[in-house]
Amino acid sequence: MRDKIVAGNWKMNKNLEEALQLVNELKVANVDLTPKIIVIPSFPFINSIVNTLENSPIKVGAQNCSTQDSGAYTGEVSASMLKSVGAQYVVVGHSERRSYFNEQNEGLAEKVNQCLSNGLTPIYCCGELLEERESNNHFKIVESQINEGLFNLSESKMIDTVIAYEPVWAIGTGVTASPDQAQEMHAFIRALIAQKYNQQVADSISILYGGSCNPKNAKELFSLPDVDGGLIGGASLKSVDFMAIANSF
Ligand code: 3PY
Repeated sequence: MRDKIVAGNWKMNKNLEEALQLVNELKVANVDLTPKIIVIPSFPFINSIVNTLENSPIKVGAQNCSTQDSGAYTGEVSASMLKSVGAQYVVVGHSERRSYFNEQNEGLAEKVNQCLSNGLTPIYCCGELLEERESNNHFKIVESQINEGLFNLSESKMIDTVIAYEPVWAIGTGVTASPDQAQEMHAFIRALIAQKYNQQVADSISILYGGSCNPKNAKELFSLPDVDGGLIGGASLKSVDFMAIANSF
């Protein structure tokens, strides 16, 4: 059985005090839940949050990492640094990074490699733009994102990844993919993995849905056979909403 996961991508929100308040609320609320719960704050807060969550099953991730391990790369943060402060997951290739920072599949493959070489689990994001869906190119786009970003991995590394399908037209817009659209794309991604590796690998990888997932729609999305949880944006910033989503399995 693959992991059920609910991961909260806080994006560039909250100061230290607010971040700690949120994790303290989650820590108290987190009892006997089915999914793995991950909080993904901004870099400066990771270590304090890891310390605050000591003895809690809640895990901590980062929103990005460098393609490089160390050296003269001003402003960059490496996977090994993230590992050293207690992060366990890294979001790689979120659509905001692809669009605002021009991140391409090739560089994202390097980030995935950096994560895996440092014992971190990459949460590799893929998803099409609205015009790509409207022109019926959505499968082709997602296929090339998966192919170029992940399929250089050996089988033993591939099984240590998590994938998030986030249709760009559903991110921060309040529009959610319909259950049929989500299931169709998740099943497509799983079939690509089975084709490239084998069915066992495909069945072991958690594929999360992202894009305006909230307490109202989470139950229906998470009941789909190929949706293993969610990468949650805005709704992860309030403990009540995030826990309601985490309780939606
Ligand atoms: C969203 O739901 O807005 C996200 O971008 C989650 O990563």
